[in-house]
Amino acid sequence: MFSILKPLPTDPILGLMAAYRQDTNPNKIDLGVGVYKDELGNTPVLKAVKKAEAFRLENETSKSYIGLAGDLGFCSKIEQQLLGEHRALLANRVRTAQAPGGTGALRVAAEFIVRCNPNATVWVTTPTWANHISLFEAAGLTVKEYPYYDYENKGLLFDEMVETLKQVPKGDIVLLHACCHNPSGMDLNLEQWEIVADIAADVGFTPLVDIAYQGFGTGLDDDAAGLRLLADKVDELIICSSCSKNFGLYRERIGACSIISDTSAVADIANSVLLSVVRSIYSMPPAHGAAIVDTILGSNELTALWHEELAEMRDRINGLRSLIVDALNTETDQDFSFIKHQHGMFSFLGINKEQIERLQKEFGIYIVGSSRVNVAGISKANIDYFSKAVAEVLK
Ligand code: PLP
Ligand code: TYF
Repeated sequence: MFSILKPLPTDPILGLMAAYRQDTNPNKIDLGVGVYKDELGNTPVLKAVKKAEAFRLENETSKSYIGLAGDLGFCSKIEQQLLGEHRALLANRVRTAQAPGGTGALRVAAEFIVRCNPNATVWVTTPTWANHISLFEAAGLTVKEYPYYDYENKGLLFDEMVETLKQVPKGDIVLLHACCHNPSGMDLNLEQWEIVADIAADVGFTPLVDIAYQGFGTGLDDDAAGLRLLADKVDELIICSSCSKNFGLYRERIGACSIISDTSAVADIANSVLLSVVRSIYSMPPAHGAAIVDTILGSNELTALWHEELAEMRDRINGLRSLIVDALNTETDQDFSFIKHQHGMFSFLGINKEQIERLQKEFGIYIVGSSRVNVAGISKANIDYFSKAVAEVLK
């Protein structure tokens, strides 16, 4: 039976990670996979996480199953982190299921959407994180794209985006990146969020907000401001969040799928469907990542420490953006200032396939085939080598 199978290509980003590991070039730089790195190129466990784990080791009393929704303490703290004091929370209209990573949350959301409307189309930004497309299609949904990144002017195609969103049928889903757009780094400003929210309310599509980088852009609250604005204007909303980046818990696979409904009674029904979806995929989520987040957010001391560590990551990324612009603008005759106006770990360099290949082959610099770079992979030690290499392939 298995002999009929045909081999499939690996995820290009994860493939790049493997190729980088095998490269013996001593100057090699990994700007591929979206993982935060410190000045030494490491992705260390956060101190707040270590402390929470030590606490858990001492205080965990059982390995019995947690429920379908996972750790309820985690779920309510994540709702607050996403929505603040939003009236949807005060009105008890939000339900959350802990999920295995933001990816798990997205897959749960996809199956939830199928239960609501199996004929729904999910509209995603051009371009978007490649997994968005494969994940929704795997759940049997149709995926279409709406204009987003302006490759030519390194900004947003906002007018074109608005025109397309106005045509989206009621009952469809529009996926929005809350902050730190993957792969372009281009985010909507609050005025633009407001316009999108008005269209959503007017047209009647359901927004799905993917928030995988809360705290990596401008700050925890600022990065959720667009999402909260949307929740002000629409009655129904799906949120898929991830603790992979902001808590550095990548391999623990911890995220959440939150559903905001029109009323508390509908929220209960939506919750029963959400939990049924969870049961049909993995029954119950793993406990460890949620327990760490719950412990950190339940302690003033650990929360303060985590805020410090998150700010350090964010400040480093934003500092690197300036450093990269200065270096590239000095070494090349192109203007890379746009990198300073983008957020999170990613930006497109805007170079072509051949130049990307040369960076990898001749210089051991690994960037994604779309020319997406992970800014966090740059350091004071390699910025010179990087900018000179980019200048060389641009000649
Ligand atoms: N959504 C976006 C836009 C991402 O870039 C990622 C990846 O890191 C995720 C969701 C999911 O992340 P994870 O499954 O590692 O929590
Ligand atoms: O875009 C990225 O690099 C991150 C990490 O299959 C990632 O979102 C990449 C590919 C993948 C899972 C996570």
